[in-house]
Amino acid sequence: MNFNNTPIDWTKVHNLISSANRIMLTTHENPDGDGLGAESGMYYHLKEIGKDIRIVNYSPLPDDYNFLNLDSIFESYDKSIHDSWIENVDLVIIFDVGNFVRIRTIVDAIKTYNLTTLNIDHHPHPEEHPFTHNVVDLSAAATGCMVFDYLTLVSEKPIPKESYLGIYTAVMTDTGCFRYSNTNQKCHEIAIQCLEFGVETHTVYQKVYENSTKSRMRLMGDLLSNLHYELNGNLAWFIITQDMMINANAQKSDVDGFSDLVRSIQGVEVALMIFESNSENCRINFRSKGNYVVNDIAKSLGGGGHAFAAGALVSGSLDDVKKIVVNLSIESLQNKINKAL
Ligand SMILES: [Mn+2]
Repeated sequence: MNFNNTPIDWTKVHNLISSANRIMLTTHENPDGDGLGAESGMYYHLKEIGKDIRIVNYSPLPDDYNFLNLDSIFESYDKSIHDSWIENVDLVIIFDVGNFVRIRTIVDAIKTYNLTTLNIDHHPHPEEHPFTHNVVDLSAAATGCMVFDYLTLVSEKPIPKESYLGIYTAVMTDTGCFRYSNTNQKCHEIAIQCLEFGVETHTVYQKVYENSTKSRMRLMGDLLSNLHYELNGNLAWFIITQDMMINANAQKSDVDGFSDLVRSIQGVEVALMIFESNSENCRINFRSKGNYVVNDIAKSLGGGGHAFAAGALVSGSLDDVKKIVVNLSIESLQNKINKAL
């Protein structure tokens, strides 16, 4: 089955899921609220209909999302623990992955045991995708919206409250709390239904957005005092070095959302983060206000993503990557600004 941004026949997805007994759910490394929320949204439904189900992710659960884990449903992949179960999995459902390799070593398990895969995602995928089945909806604000569609269409019983909590978390986080350009009427309709079925939306908000570590705040102060502006302030970029991370005693997850923060500055159309992962790689992150696409720049750097939120992993020292990426971004944005004039 391949619905690569073509109208999705959820009945076919339902038939596939119905015919599987042992199902593993997974999402990308360093998982976000969308991947995790989509997983837990689907988990409670599949649990209820009696499937042998587990959520196995490459990365451990970030602390911010402990509120989704009251039943300890999230497991972090450990070959010695999981392979005896994984070996007999009938179906692996992969959420929000963007690129198959982002489930890291779980790819190896899938290949070793020759498992059937179902990709459910709102990121673009090529026609030549590596999945057995591919279900992509680029118009979905979050993968959680697709889980909502699925459960709404196929569920014979009321959708479990825990599923609503996952779906709400997915939609809230991927829309930046209903603020980003991908926010549409449907996101709010889903939110209304989640409220109706008992999700305490203000609690979810607090758990996710009012839970910053002191390290994160220290790091934020550091980067905000060292912002660079280009093209009359249309482009703002910043660097996070390993030294800055160590000085602030920060973890990777403390960096989430900084590009969105910088994009919020008056006049800034595109925010660019260059994160020094180690001496050989930098993670690049673009956020656009919505007037200029940025995933073409990310693509030319070997990455990808949505039109207005994209990224790449670029190899090279920080100094080298900085030069290449900043120049490329200036050039690309300048062209787009000229065209728009
Ligand atoms: Mn997503």
